[in-house]
Amino acid sequence: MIERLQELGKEALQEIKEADTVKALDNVRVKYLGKKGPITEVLRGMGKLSAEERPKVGQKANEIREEIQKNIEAKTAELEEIALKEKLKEESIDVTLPGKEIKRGARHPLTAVVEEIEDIFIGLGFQVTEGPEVETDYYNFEALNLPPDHPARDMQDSFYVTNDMLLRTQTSPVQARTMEKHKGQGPVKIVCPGKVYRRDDDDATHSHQFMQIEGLYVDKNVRMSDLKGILEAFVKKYFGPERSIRLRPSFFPFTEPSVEVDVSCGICGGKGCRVCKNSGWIEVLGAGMVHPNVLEFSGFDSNEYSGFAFGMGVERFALLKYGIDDIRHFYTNDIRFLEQFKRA
Ligand code: 2NL
Repeated sequence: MIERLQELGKEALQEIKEADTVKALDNVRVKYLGKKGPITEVLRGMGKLSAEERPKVGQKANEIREEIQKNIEAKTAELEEIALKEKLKEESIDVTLPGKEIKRGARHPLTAVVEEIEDIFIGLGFQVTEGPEVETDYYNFEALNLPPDHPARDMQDSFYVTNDMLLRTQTSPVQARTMEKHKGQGPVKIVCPGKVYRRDDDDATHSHQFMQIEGLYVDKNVRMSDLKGILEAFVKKYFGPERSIRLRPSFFPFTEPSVEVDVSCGICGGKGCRVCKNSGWIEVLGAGMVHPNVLEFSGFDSNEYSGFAFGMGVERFALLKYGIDDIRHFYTNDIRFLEQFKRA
């Protein structure tokens, strides 16, 4: 019987060796170790053996069974590893292959210029404030010293929503609203960027919708020299330290005195060229000391407080910096134009 067991053991090990799939191995296991297998059969016949032989055969049977079991387990592990390796090989990815290009967008050039100007003024102690684009006649005109029949309203003919409401013609109403919120207490030091609207015929230099940034500083003892210093610092930061400014007297209903601000020409350095129409200067801003009426309308005592204000067109600042020849490029969404402003 021991011989028979040893033979069975040999046969089983041979079959395990030849098995090349997990399924085949399982068949070997069922065949030799299953309930109807030959080893179980041998054990079942042990009743006929002598008391002396019985433990020896039992021990041998267990040994053989364990050996078969162990070999099956080892071979299973081996086959599984081979299968895994093959699977990994099939699924392997070449990480050195170039990837698909992802099309990247970019900020609109006007957004980039607004953010750049905001950053300069934040550095000079100003806060950025925004407000509604549909305004009341009061905040857009009256609070800024433009009463109903003032002739200066004609220059800012606009789009009315109702008799009393319109698309704002400037961002100053945001400043009037902010002053009002301060209830006569300074300082107010803000810049207000945003879209504004005027009835206009569109061409290379005009648009019925454009962007503006206005600034306002109201406090005790604010002087014209403060205005000049702030604007000079701003212009040098935006256009370059070699540029200078000059102020010329002008008129705005909401400031007194009022000035136009020119920056020295960056093309000819002030000698005169086509860009500056031979003057050496380029007009970039309007500004002035806040009119006492405007301070009073918004709740400030004009004997106690003074302030300066300024306004600039964002498109003009973008045109000058990037040498763009037509304002309409900003609004037509031509990707060939916009792509030139992509940055790393
Ligand atoms: C220009 C001129 C300017 C202002 C805007 C302003 C606002 C308040 C009070 C006083 Cl709340 N003034 N704004 C002052 C002077 C000029 O803009 O040429 N803009 C494009």
